[in-house]
Amino acid sequence: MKAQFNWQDPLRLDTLLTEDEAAISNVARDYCQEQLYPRVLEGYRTENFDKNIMREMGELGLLGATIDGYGCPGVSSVAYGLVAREVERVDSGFRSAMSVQSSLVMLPIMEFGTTEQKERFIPKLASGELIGCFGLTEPNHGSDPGSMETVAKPHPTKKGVYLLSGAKTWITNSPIADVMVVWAKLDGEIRGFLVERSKVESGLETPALKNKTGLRASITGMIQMDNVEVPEENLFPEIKGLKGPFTCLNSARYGIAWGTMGALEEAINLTRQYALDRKQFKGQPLAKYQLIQKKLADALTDATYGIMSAVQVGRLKDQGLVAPEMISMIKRQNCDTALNNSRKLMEVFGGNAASDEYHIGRIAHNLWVVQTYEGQSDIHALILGRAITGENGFF
Ligand code: TGC
Ligand code: FAD
Repeated sequence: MKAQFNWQDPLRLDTLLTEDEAAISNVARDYCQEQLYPRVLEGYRTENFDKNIMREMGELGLLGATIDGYGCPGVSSVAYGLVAREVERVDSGFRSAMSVQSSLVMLPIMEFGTTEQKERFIPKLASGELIGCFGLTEPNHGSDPGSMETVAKPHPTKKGVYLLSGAKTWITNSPIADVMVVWAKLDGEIRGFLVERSKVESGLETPALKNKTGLRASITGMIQMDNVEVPEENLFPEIKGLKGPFTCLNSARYGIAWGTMGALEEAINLTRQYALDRKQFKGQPLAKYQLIQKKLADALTDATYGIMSAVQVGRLKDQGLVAPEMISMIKRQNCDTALNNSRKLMEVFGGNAASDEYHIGRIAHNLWVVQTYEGQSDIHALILGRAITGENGFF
């Protein structure tokens, strides 16, 4: 039989997935389309993140899904990516909440935590009973976290207690977080601390950053610490230096490479339908015009290439063959193509793109944020440039 082209799966992603991966993707898609999509406009308009979303994701096993044990299913990296794609098909902010919990909170506890820390935190983070956040960025140090000013020092009188002081900013989930992974310098070396809101008596504030221009369905804030007491049992015992936070970022950036493709696919889907429905010049649908078709062809090609490269990196990741530069490559490329194409697709909606009910403007504004966090695209270009030339472009 002659093979057919399907614009919804142009290079047959379906043939690259295991049965389990396809099933997980379907479960995630059903939940996202039926439960999340109806809530997105309200969340975006009010800048309110419904905490129940985390519990719902927990019930479906979507949080920390690659972890094996401690209440997590231990799925493949491709399955994790497929879930990120489905969640971000609805909104980048919802994917943000999920990936911070999974890659930036549960993963470091799993990789660097003591057995006691894993038992205490991971099951409750997996169910969504606890919400986590990841504090690396500071007001004066974003792309250059190695220069962070947040410090930890031993308590002068209480043995086995540290005092944390400093400020983290632009932190996803911080205003609602129960557990904060905070990176701070102890004796000049970067270390990771688990700050538990319920156990802190004084010195901790997590104000929300309001009136954002993108990612409004996600809640973002600061972590302000003034001699916050943290017990030694909440310190990651071994990991020192930037390798700690960057190990988590490798996983989160990989998820973003998938998620952005979900957002772009949704932009294509919405634009295609709009172009078929909207008629201009003698009753012709916009979809009939070549300039419109080219925008769709460019976007679909980029989304398809982006997904193929993410599958390959996911497979390498599970074989232990992934290098951080590979993740920089797909994070940068997929963010850039998603952002650029969604901005082009916005044009197809004419003035209607200015209405949030058409969704396309929200998608593009979100993607600008996603291209900025977890290493702005130019930072990933420099990571790649350093690997290509051997010359360090960060100075
Ligand atoms: P550099 O000299 O390159 O490295 C210092 C040490 O870190 C190690 N390392 C890595 N380890 C594992 N994975 C990686 N990807 C790693 N990259 C670096 C490296 O081996 C070295 O270890 P050692 O043992 O030799 O000391 O450090 P640098 O200061 O020159 O780094 C430069 C640069 C630009 C690469 C880095 O600082 C960078 O990536 N900046 C971007 C910052 C960033 O991504 N921030 C993200 C904040 S979290 C966030 O945005 C969450 S948003 C969440 C959401 O809502 O979804
Ligand atoms: P800067 O570092 O000031 O960079 C500004 C510009 O200069 C960028 O375009 C950058 O590419 C460029 N630049 C910087 N250095 C160089 C150089 N050497 N060469 C060439 N160009 C350079 N952080 C967290 O820790 N946890 C979170 O959960 C989190 N969530 C976020 C959520 C949102 C909504 C946003 C907006 C941000 C979030 N961030 C988070 C912070 C994010 O990671 C940073 O904004 C990002 O790393 C960039 O840092 P910056 O904003 O300080 O920009």
